Amino acid sequence: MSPDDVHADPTQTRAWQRLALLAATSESTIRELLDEDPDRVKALTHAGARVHLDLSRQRITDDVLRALLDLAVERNVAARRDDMLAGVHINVTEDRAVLHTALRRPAGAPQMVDGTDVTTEVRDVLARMAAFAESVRSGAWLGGTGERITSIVNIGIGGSDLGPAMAHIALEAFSDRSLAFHFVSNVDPTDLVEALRSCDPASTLVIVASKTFTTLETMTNAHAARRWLVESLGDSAVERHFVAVSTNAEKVSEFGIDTANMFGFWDWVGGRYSMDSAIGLSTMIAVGPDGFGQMLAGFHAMDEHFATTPPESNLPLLMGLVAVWNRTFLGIGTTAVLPYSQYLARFPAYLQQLTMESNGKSVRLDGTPVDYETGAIFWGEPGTNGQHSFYQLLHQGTSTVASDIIVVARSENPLTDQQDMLVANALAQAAVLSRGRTPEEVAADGTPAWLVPHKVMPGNRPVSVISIERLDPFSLGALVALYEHSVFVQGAIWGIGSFDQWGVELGKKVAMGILETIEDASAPAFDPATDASIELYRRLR
Ligand code: G6Q
Repeated sequence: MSPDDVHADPTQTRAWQRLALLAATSESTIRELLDEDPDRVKALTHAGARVHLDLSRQRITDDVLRALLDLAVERNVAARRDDMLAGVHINVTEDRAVLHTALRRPAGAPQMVDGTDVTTEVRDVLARMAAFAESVRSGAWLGGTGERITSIVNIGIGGSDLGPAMAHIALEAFSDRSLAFHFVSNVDPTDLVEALRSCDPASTLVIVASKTFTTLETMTNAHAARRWLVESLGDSAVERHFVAVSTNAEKVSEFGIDTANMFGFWDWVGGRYSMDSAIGLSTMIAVGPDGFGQMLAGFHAMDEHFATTPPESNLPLLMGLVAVWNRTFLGIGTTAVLPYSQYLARFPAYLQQLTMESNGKSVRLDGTPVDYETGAIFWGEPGTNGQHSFYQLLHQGTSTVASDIIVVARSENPLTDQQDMLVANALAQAAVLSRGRTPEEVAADGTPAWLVPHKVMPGNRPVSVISIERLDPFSLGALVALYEHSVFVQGAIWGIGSFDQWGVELGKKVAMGILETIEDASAPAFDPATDASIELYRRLR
């Protein structure tokens, strides 16, 4: 496709203008839409890669859906998707391909990038990871004093932490319970100190996970962990207790880790898209190479669905288009992710990075500013816990929040009827948020007139219900890929660069300068507010 298509202002498309008009004139509530069309639920529920997506509680009419699908055509979303899958450098500001999908291609499905089949290298790394993971799981990999490894500490931050940390909890039911996992990310020393409290250096393996191997937090924690180890076992133990996951072999050896114990990945894997690369080493140790392979198969199944399913039933495309409708045309600024699964406790945090770091942008690819809303704020907590706290605002607050309610049908821990209770709660919330409760319904319960307004639920809050049969490695992969591609679709419609993160990069740089000034008062000053805060900190510390 021509670069002009990518850079063009989406507001100039016919579909955009139609959507703006529809948003200004559509008056039907979700309750009316549901009650007036007996076929609505069927028409707006689709499945792929064992994931079921029900969009019937969204504020979309047939006209809106048609215009959104037209918008995808006018914005060349399919061609952009094919460019991404083919390794075109769609990350323009960093001049990189965006090929996390190559990480999960099955054997016999080559992927050329700049003239090379990258799946050969991907498979080599996976094979090395598998051999290593097996040796840790079986006890064949021994620490410096000959002890078996029983604690694994992953040190990384952002994309090198959130995916592995989320997957660790999500797949606990499939994990080797004789191994304890810790995820250390914060430069606050408390994070490392508390994690190491329960670890014995002789039986601890540290995975230093950093694409660049230069990130302040990770390197600081890695050096501190190295000192902790060396103090009790000596320098020679480092090679049995430290491995690295990185793209930077030079820095890995400088740190003192043998590159034979380094697992690589590539610049075409963005940090927040890397949990299925070597960054997932801790996941593979936990669930084994087969479990990791099933997770990759789930990712790939959703990739295939995205690449080949017609637009009308393409899950990530529909989810992405609905996200654009809610954010840009209905002005709904936030989406709550509400998984009804304790195993998905860290999924909202994971999605926060995936969605907000990708689409929190306000200029298009050619640098021109957007004059429409882009990436929504994502946040959330598992249900039912959230119901006893912030759901109040979702139901009756003055802001409209869209929700993704995630339902897992089969519990890995069936206890009496608790799973039915959990799902009943998920469906009750989906119904009340979307349909509300009218004054008449409240009064019909015998509520006194003065109390009725307090008990009315306005409803009309858009809800997507995403259901899976089990939270196993396959479905986790499919679920993550669903969101990854939805994020891609949103970015393609808005014309922004979803794969860079200049806001994150700047934070890393500025902190280094301030650190210098904290440590040496004669170092360069900043702005008056920062200088005053530095001075206060120096006095208080
Ligand atoms: C992800 C971001 C960011 C990154 C971290 C860690 O997309 O770029 O979250 O993952 O800053 O970077 P390193 O892996 O290089 O340490």
